[in-house]
Amino acid sequence: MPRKILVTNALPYANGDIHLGHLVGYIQADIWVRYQRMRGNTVHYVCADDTHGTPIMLRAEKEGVTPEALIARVHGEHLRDFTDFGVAFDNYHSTHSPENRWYAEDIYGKLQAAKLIDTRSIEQYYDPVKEMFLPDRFIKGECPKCGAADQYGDNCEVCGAAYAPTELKNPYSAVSGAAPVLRNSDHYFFRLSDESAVGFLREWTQGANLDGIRRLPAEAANKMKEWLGEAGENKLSDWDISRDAPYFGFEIPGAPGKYFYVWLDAPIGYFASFRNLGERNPAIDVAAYTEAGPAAEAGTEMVHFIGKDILYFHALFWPAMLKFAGYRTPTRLCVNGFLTVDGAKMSKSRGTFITARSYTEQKLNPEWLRYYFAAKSNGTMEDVDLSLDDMIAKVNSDLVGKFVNIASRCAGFIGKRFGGSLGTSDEAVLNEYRRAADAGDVAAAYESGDYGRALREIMRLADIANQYVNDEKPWELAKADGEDARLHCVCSTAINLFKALAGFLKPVLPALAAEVEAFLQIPAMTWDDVANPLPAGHTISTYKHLMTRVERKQIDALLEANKASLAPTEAKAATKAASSQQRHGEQQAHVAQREAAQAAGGETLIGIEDFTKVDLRIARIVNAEHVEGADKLIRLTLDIGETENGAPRHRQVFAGIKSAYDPATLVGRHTVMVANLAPRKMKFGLSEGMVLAASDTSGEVPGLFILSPDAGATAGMRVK
Ligand code: B3M
Ligand code: ZN
Repeated sequence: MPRKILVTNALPYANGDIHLGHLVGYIQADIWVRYQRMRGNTVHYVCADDTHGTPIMLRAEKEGVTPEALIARVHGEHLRDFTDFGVAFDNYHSTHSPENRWYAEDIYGKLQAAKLIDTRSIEQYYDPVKEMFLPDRFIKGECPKCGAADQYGDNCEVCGAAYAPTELKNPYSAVSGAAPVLRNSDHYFFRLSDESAVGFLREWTQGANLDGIRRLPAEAANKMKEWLGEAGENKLSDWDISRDAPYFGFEIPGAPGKYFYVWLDAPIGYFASFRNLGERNPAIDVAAYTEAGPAAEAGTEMVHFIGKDILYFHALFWPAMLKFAGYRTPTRLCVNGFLTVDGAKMSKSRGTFITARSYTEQKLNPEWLRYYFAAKSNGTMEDVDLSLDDMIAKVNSDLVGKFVNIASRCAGFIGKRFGGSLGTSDEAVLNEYRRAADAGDVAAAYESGDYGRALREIMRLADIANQYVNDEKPWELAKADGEDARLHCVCSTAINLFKALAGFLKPVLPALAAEVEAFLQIPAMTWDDVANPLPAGHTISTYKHLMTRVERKQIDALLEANKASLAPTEAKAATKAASSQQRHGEQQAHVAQREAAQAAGGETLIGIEDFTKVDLRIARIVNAEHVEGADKLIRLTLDIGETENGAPRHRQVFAGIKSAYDPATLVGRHTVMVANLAPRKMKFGLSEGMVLAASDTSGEVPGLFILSPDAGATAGMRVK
């Protein structure tokens, strides 16, 4: 019986670009979905943007647009990025949708009826200027433990201490800068500490689904044991599911001015996206996947792919919500770790905070990344390291050197010497592939998410094929007399081995597999026919090269494109953004500014949001000197208050002001520079910004005049 599976990926927050850290989990899920479909199973694969909460509300305000406009734009960008990487959802919806409101109200109403919703007054920091309650991450101040300045309301980045926002010394609002005041407000709580909820979660988190597969990976189940405590001990607190206006989200029925907390309606977005798909596709029986009860739960599965940072929400809150609202609970959670690049956290200044967009813009092949991520996935929650040199080596040696090479060495002979028609194959070699397919090692590895093991087995088979070609030497047979039949057989065999490998690799490399199918003139391969050879007489089309090698210079260009020249405050924000995949919803306020918005052709007016994209800073000219061989340039060394590892970090800027200034007169002056201009490689070195100078563009008044601030301005001050 084919399985029926609803598969979801975590919903990306509609407040930032998709980056390679996100893609780990999306690519893992997409591979699983494609594998299941090749097996003949029915899979509905849905996702959506997670659109509610304070960060989105404030961000929209800052950009001068409505939250609706902001999330509509981001939705388009996210969907485009996923599509570019072959992550093919059946539906990419939004949590700001009628379906989601319906489910959120329905689930909330049922929890209320089950007497699991409580109201309590809580005291919280309030921004008297902005007139809103402040989420923890929007309150800053001095760390109560070590005294470090500018720490967030939940933990200290310097000493690692965790605390309540009320413990911060000299707190201030990150929104308005005002000192927050404590205020009371009524909040709604989901009573997770209730015995029924705790009892259910104890059982659910440790249990298995109907196929005997753990619902949670073992490591995650152990974590839950810790979080839930021993029987009798109750560590869970009730969950605050409401937020006060102003808030971008759904107002709670019967509670004017109170909104569902973004994390309440975010996972409900899985159902909303699925129902929206069902509405357009009546053949899908949505209820069969969402209903509780033995019949539904035996007939369908619901599998969530998530990152380990949001385990808490998916292993506790979400199943409890579903259970007590009378819906089915997840069959299985597939949990991935974080992404590191070359062994370190992604970093804007090193250029390793790589956006999906920049990757495709630099014309890198998305399937290189899919292959590499798959090779590094083992079905556990371990972090995945993207080692750039290793990726180059692996893609070039496995995909180009081993896989594509088989076809490129043999296909030409089939075309030129045999009119594109295949002959009979060597059964002995093919049998090896049939045995591998029957043994099911590759299949089992795909099923369990251990794609690294699947690829190792596939590459072992590729080695066998290459060995065969090396031994049989078709290029020599082609020159020898009377070896036509042998040449035909060897090349046909090799093409059949190549076909099988393409089939095995298809979940990971769907675009490449589609090209292979076109080249071989065969219908879309399914798992059952992977190792079945094409019969003698089958015609293939002309071979075109299928994949190029990755070059280190392409990777360097990618890093360069992602290198932000950061002023001190942005540098901090970027560190936040880098770790934001480890944080949830409301903590993502600090995702760095996005790339320039679409410039409207011919428009001369800009909005304030365009202007604020230019980071103008007061710079102190530390040094100025002539540049050998350049007749217009002066090399400036500028201080804009940046530091690196505690030491001052200076910028080098080449300025075309030689005609107007003697370098010696510049040293020590203050001027204004554009600090976030993408660095530019010049013949003489890297130019990391631009200083501003006035000139008469008509040429009537000669000269160049660099700007000077009034006395008192110091290096690093923002100009706006
Ligand atoms: N939006 C992930 C995050 O922004 C969060 C996932 C929701 S899954 C229901 O950190
Ligand atoms: Zn501290």
